[in-house]
Formats: sequence, C-alpha cells, structure tokens
Amino acid sequence: ELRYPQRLNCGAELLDRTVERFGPDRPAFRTGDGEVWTYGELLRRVDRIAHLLSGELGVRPGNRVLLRGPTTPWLAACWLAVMKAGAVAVTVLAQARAQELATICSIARVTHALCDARVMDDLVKAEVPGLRVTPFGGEGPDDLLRRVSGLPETYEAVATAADDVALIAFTSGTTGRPKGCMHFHRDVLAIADTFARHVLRPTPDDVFAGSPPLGFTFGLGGLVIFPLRAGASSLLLEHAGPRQLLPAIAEHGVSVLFTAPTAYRALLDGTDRHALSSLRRCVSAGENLPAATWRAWHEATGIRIINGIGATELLHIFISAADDAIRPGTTGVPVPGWQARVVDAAGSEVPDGEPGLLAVRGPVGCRYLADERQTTYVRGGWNVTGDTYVREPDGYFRYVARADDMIISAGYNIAGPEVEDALLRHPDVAETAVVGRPDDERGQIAVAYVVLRQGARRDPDALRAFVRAELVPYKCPRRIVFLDALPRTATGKLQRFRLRSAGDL
Ligand code: 3SK
Repeated sequence: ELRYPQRLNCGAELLDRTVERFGPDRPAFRTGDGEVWTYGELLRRVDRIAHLLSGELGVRPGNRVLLRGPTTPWLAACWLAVMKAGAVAVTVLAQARAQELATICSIARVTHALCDARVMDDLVKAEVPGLRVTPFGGEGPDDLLRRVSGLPETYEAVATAADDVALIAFTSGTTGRPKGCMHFHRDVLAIADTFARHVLRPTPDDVFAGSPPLGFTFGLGGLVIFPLRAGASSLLLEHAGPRQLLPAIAEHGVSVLFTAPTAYRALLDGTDRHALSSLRRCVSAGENLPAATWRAWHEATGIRIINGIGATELLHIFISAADDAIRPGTTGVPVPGWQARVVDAAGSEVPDGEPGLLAVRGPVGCRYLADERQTTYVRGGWNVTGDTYVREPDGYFRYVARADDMIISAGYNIAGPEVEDALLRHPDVAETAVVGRPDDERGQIAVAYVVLRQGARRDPDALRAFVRAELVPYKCPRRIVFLDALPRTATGKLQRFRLRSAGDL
C-alpha cells in the first residue's frame, strides 16, 4: 500500500526532491531543436513562474489555472509551478476550440490561464468572464518569460495536503460533453509509484519521448511525471506524429516510447530497424493494442510492447504487464496496488472466460467535478470504466470492446476489435474500425471501415474472404467501406460513434 505524508506537494516531490537526489546538472527536458534544460535550470524557471503566480498574478492555493499549449518545456514548467504554488492545473489540449474552452472554464471555475502565445486566439474568442490570461513563449511585453526575469530563483512550495486537488483533467471521451476529473497531489505520485515503478521501471539514464500531448494524462504521466520521478530526461516534441517521432528517436537516443497502437503500425512502415535501436521500453495505451500490431513490432524490433489500459478518470495505466509477463493479445494483469474484476450490470463478478464490464479500484479514483455521471462510473466503490473485458482463467485481462461497441447481428455477438484484429493481419490494411450499423433484417450488421496501405487495391471481396478464413463466418463484415482516414479525437482515439451515425461515407 502506498503511504504519503499528510502534507505533500507533488511539484516539490517531482522536482526539488529529484534535484536533491541526482544534482542539478543532469538533463531534464530536451526539444526537437536540440535545446536542453538541466534539472537546475528547470527548477529555477519553475520557481520564478511560481513567484509570478503567487505574487503579481494573485493566484491563491486552490485557484484553478488553465494550461494550454503544444508540448514544450515551458508548458511543463508552468504545470510544475502551478503545483508548487498550491493551485489547481486545468489541463486542456492545445487544439481545444473557443466553445470547448468556455465550457471547461465555466465547469472548473477557472480564474487564471497560462497559454502558449501561438494559440491565444481561441482562448480570447472564448470570452471567459474575469479570466486573467498570461501568454508564454511570445514576444509581447506581458509575456510570462519577460515578467519572470528578475524574480527570485528559489520558491518554497506551498505545503498542500496530500488530498488537496492538484489537477482537473478534462475528458470528453469519444462521444462529447466534457467531464472534469479531479486528482489529488498524492494521485500524481501514485501513478509513478505504481505503473512506472513496477511495470515500466525507468532509470535516470532513460530518455523518454512520445506522441500524447501534455493536455492528456497519458502524455502528462509518460512525458513529465514518470521521467522526473526517475531523474530521467524527456524529449518534448511540439509535433509528435510518426513522421517526427521516427527521426527524433535515433537523433536523441530515445529509450522509452509512449504512443498509441496506430502510431506503432505507422512507425513500422518502411522503417529500418536501426532507426529504432535506442529503444528499450515501448508503451502502448489510449486504445486496445491488436495482437497483430504487437507481433509486427516484436518481429521488426525485438521489443515486447508494454500494453496498458488507462483512463483520465484514473489518471494513468492500471492494467498492464512487462517483459516475460506479457501475453500478446491481452492487456495484462492489475498493476501492483490496483485490483480489477469483471462484473455484470448488477455489479456481481462473472465467471472467468465470460465477458462483462471491467471494474477497478486502487490508489486513484474517479471524482468528476459536479457531474451526475459520477454514479455511473463509480459503483459500490469500484470504477466501472465502460470497457467489456474477459478475465482468463490465468488471471490475465483480455479486452473485448468498449461496452457500447458490441455489435449484435441476428442474435450473434460480434466484438468489433476482434474483427479489426483479423483485418489488420491482411498486408494491405493500414487501419480499420468495425462498427454496427442498423439493419432491418438483422437488427445490426458489422461494417468495416478500412484505410489501405499506400498502393493497395480496393478489393472488398478479397478482404471479406480473408476474414472468413480467420474467424467464424458470422463475424465477417457484411460491408467494407474504404476511407482515406478514420475519424479520431484530438488525442487520437477512434470516434466509432461518428462511423455508426455516418451516412454513406
Ligand atoms: O485514456 C486513456 O486511454 C489513457 C491511457 C493511458 C493513460 C492515461 C489515459 C488517460
């Protein structure tokens, strides 16, 4: 069981304590342009920003501060400063638009914002009443970088309680209406002291990199919290699609990679394995990792991808496995400190081997801010994530589908991800999503939306024949629709609801 002192400031734990342990000279953050911030430089910059916040900007402990920008060391430094000042960071994606920003600021009662100067427009358009916005990274006279110069270089972190809210992370899931998830100072450390400590096991010499942005807790954990807790360094890339990640891995000697299944597939396309030879640990989350992708990556690189399931509600990954404990095609076992089970709609455990709802509990829990959906997510002390899972007799958890992604066709249950996994084994298929569409005769039919690899020919009959050879025939999609790209959220999650409700695409 994790034990933290009653007074705990996660910003000071991640930064000041790490500098005390490893000294100020090791690299903390790197950028794609070759800039390096040592831990000592990071600490000085963070402390100056914390002075600005609690001095001139008038931020008081508990005030909510919106943080918005592409992934840069300055954004990460602002987050740490908000932690040290005892305020609450409200993290959003840089791409969030005016209407979403207005909604988020209203739900979270945001009073201040630190915003990358390059993405100020939408925040200004949001017209949040009374919001005090400070830009950073720009040229203007009111820019944060100018305003902190001359401020003291050391700052005594506010003595927050371990149970004080540190972070409100917004999720709109894959369907809409945003929910704010409140997380405590101890939660921020708990994800590093469970998943990172027991599964990822980073060393101070590791170089982290990845695609998820810092406005998504997958990225905040993987690119800031985990490396800092380990005294390692993190490459923060503003653009981190496969095209940018690939050269950066070799150039910066990246050893720990955080990204999503589609990016692993894209990175493999035409890649010479030497370009990936610095990698030691590869983590996949955000979506289910198809066994076909795991195998292709293993074959090309020799690396066993650490699959995981996480949620904004629970901050980071709670089921996973590493090294020899990995069973391809499963997510893994509960991370030490977490418990998991598979239940029916009434909350009773279902027998091993049968599908049901995934329910988990551990050091972090879901606490929606003022949202009635809290009682749907947390039932009898368990967090019900909305995923359908099977627990195998050996205790491994296997993903079946999002609970609302099961297709029921002529009385047969079809799990879209199983059919997708089969299609992905076809050499012409780059990406696919299989969803249920209404059908007069069968209730629903399975329709596969497919993005082909470059140069491949559109041949629906060949793909259907391939699936029929891989799976029991009733699971074969009745229709195949070819698309140039699948609809995704800004964090890269597939928006199946858009395919389910789309006309003929
Ligand atoms: O939402 C997710 O899929 C996720 C995965 C890993 C870590 C954190 C999150 C939010």
